[in-house]
Amino acid sequence: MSQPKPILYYDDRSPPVRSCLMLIKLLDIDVELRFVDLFKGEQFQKDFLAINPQHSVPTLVHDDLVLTDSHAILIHLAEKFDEGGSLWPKEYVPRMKVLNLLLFECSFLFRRDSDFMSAIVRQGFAHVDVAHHERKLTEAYGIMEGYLEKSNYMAGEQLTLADFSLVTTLSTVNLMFPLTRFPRLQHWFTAMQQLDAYEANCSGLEKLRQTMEAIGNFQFPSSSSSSSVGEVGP
Ligand SMILES: N[C@@H](CCC(=O)N[C@@H](CS)C(=O)NCC(=O)O)C(=O)O
Repeated sequence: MSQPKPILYYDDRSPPVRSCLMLIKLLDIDVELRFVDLFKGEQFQKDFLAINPQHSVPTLVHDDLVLTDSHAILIHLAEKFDEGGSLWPKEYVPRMKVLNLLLFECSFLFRRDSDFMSAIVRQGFAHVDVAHHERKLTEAYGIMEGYLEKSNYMAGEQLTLADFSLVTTLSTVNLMFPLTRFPRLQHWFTAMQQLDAYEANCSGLEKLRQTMEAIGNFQFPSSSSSSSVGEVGP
């Protein structure tokens, strides 16, 4: 029996949304996309709050499931549409490594990125302690560099959900803070940018850049995601 199409509520300026969009593109999943404009506060509309009281995107509705976190959405989509694939490994230890990195993205990298972006929105760039956020975010760069000392991809020798989750947030942080002191991370980022699926990150990232610059009254030092392609190598 054919299953109903998943519905993804999204605003592609959001890094967690863009991870889901990359996976959807990679696996060529037929998804209905419904835009929720975060910068107009549409996440607080009654109809959306009834679906996701956390008022956040991405939100996925599929069959009886309502998933309100990108990491859960990535796992669900891989379980359903990448059976037998290695994005979400079947074996216990590799799967736990992927889960660990998904949680690192959620609780560490994304949180710090979100703190920085929220500070710009709330205070305007001129009033943000950029050096503080740079310390926090380059610490995250250093941790990822450490993972890449052990393997070519974030959670092992294969491309997994962890790479999709991390790259969209990393590309967002990289609008501001360069990767120059982190050669392995630069190399991995360049490899990720060369995947066809990476295209699904580009327009949302560019839209975020423009939105942030308009709201925060400043310009990021790097112009867009594409600026990093090919400029680095270990
Ligand atoms: N851990 C969540 C974070 C989701 C999240 O914070 N989304 C932000 C956009 S990046 C959002 O929807 N914010 C609107 C709000 O909280 O009102 C995930 O990975 O999906």
